[in-house]
Amino acid sequence: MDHAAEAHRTDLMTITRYVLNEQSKHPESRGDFTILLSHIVLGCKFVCSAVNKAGLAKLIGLAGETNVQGEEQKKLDVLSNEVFIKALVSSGRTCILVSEEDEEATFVEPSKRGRYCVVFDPLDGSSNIDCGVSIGTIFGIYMIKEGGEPKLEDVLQPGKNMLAAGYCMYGSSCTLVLSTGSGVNGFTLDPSLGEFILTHPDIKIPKKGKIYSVNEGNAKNWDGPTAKYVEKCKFPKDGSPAKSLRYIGSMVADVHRTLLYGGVFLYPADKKSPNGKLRVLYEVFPMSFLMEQAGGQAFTGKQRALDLVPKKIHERSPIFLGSYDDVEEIKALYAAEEQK
Ligand code: FDP
Repeated sequence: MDHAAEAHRTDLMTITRYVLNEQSKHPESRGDFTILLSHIVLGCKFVCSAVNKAGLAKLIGLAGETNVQGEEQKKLDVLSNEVFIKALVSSGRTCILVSEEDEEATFVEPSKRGRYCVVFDPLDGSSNIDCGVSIGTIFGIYMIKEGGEPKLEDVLQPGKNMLAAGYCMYGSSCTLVLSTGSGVNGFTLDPSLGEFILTHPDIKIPKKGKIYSVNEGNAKNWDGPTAKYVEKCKFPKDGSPAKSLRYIGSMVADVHRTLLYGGVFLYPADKKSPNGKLRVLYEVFPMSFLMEQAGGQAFTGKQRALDLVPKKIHERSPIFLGSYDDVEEIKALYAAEEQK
């Protein structure tokens, strides 16, 4: 190994170092965001370890089941939720938390309150847990609006107001992808160090991709533009090669592949679910934020996804996100439908 490569290998950019570097660009910063992020990172490491042990420790199974030692076992998504709620509250930097697992938002008690609102899905893709397929945590961070007590409206802001968003994928490696609003960076957990190391600096999604990702089992209920787009992917009329279909059924894994390889991920509306399936606050917004920051686009079928203003914390929306040119084609099909 030459000197330059060796120097690189020993000069580790951990996620904390990266965020501290970013913080130093804002002299007014008091380090609150860095502290909040370190608590999110702790939650991700805990869930990663629990997911890795799931098969062995019999952590999977119904909530409330007992294991061979007679101990109460928690379902992984219930456990992950508890871990994140506790980590976020104890950071002292949060005021409102919205989790996929909890029907109501959590308002942090005044003595532990900070200025950040965190929306998250502690363990997304949970139907994949039992077969060992990649799953993940998704999060988005808002700042409370100025003045007064924290209110639900503080988290019912459009996605474009997010300060940061990211996900952690628990797969063949544990990868945390983060954007604080100036590009997207990916960090991989080095289990021997217990640290996330910058492995994917400044991720840019290819302008056009060769993959589409959708649950085609819903095709009979799709609207016209979605059906036309998928038909185009399979039978292009412009002489271009057909796209490949990849669908894991775990949003973090499907979006991660889309971000790195390009293409589109879609969960459209259909006759049975006119608002689609995915949740605006902690699935659609964070992933759309990352896509735009990586040079791609995210569209709901009606508008830019990040312009949506949610009315309820668990609201759903159709979503088409990925490579710029591919989403542009989908937008054109919806625009043509509107003209009819
Ligand atoms: P899951 O139901 O396993 O929790 O929103 C949850 C989600 O997974 C996403 O991670 C995934 O993209 C989608 O649902 C898969 O839905 P379908 O099974 O309907 O394709």
